[in-house]
Amino acid sequence: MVENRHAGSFRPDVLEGLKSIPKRLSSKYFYDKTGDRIFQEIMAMPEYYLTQCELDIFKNKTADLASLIIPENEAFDLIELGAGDAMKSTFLLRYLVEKKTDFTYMPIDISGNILSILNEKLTRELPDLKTVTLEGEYFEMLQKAASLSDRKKVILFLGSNIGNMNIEEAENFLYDLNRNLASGDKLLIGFDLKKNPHIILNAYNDKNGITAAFNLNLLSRINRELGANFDPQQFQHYQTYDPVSGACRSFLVSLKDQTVTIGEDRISFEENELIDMEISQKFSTEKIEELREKSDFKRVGEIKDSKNWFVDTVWEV
Ligand code: AVJ
Repeated sequence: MVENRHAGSFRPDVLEGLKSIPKRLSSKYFYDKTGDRIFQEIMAMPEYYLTQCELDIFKNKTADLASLIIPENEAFDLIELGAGDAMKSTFLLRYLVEKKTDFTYMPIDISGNILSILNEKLTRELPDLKTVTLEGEYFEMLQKAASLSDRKKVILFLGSNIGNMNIEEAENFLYDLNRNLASGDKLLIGFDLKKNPHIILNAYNDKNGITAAFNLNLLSRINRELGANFDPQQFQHYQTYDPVSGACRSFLVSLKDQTVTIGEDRISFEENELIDMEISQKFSTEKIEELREKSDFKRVGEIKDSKNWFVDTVWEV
């Protein structure tokens, strides 16, 4: 079963961002068909340690993870925010199916393309799993999920997806999430931890230019879907990491003075002008605790990978 709802906010969001000072685009729009494919390439890069770390947790500590999140003797909905191809959660799903746990898996994603790939994979690999895919924005789809059942909810928010929000947005998001859940519901959330800054920068600044292509693809998507005429060759990817704040940021730099048309609108760039593209925030344990307290969750437990580079934390409402 595939639920589909298109927000239609792509065009206004792009125009508002490019008319702001400094210019910005939202990384949530990276994930069209090509973007989904490039992100899968990123996850397979040796530099992009995040996937391997969280996979270590889901593969090798599955039972511990399950015991932290599964309500006792009660059917529940397992809702994954930004599920993508569910590479990591599939290990948990398989474990739960084998234990004959009574639950429905509800993956939410903004990309309908990746959800159909996921649905096909789950039907093939886990035929006994009950799945309801939800295409759209997190909160709209959470409300949709709530309207479909009143069972206890376990939310998965993996991969340090929370890092795509700045700290203030993350605080608001987690607070709103808490308000949208009921007492006893749980959240399993992945945070990428601060570590040697070279390792972090390398993960987002790969020599083969895959991350650069991931950023530039959004310009091509705007061309195709909004009738624009960006020349991606005239923009260059630039990545920064600030080990003090933990903010890892990507930008596109305009390589010359240029004007781009987007339908009726004209956007001018000066040479070296930036478009702020993405933040991938890195966290300290203190910051994670602060986020939990501010958003009113109770602490249940946490599991780290064997290198202590990544943590999956479990909170309860
Ligand atoms: C999917 C948001 C977790 O920020 O690490 C990877 C996306 N961007 N390389 C991240 C991403 C550039 C990724 N998340």
